Amino acid sequence: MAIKLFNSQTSMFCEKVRMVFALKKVPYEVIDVRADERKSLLEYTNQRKVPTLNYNGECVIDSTVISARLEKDYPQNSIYPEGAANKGLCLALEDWSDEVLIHANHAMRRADNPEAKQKAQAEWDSHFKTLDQMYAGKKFIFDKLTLADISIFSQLHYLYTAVKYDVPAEYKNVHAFLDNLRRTLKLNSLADSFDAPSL
Ligand SMILES: N[C@@H](CCC(=O)N[C@@H](CS)C(=O)NCC(=O)O)C(=O)O
Repeated sequence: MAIKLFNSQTSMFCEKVRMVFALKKVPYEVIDVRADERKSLLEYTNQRKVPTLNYNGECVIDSTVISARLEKDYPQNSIYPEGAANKGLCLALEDWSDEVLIHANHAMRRADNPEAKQKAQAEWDSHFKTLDQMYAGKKFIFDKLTLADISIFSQLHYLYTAVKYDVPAEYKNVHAFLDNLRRTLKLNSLADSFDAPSL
């Protein structure tokens, strides 16, 4: 039985999971939830969120849970850094990205007046400052590409593709990180959504 990913091409959490599949070179089939307005997803899982896997007959929901499960069953090309302390830090950064950066993305996307836009920009500025320090002199947060970088990239990618808000030029380390990820993921341009089967 194949692994099936209920996928939306524009979802940042789906993109994150597609990167994990590709890094580990695990084959999977894609079910585009937009094709039937999530009817088959709802029938299978009784909920609307993607990414969701039909994992050889077992239902697995949530990008963090899916990533951890793929790591357990396909340990090659680990998505975590070496050592317990670094792994803990990596998981904390994954969570920060998934829960905090997503909030800034939603705020920016929903900002429909100058005041809301200014507030959303201030929120992102504070995160850009943090990210710019995190990536100072570094290609990746740890000594290789990990789930922390993947989660952060998927949120930034959504910001400038779907929300259409460019990372200000002053955040040079964030730009260097994005350029590096574009090359690592073999994206032709930063506007491309990642969907390669392997890395
Ligand atoms: N924490 C979840 C978040 C998943 C999520 O929010 N998915 C969005 C797409 S980006 C979704 O499917 N929303 C549809 C809905 O809630 O109805 C994860 O990491 O997978």
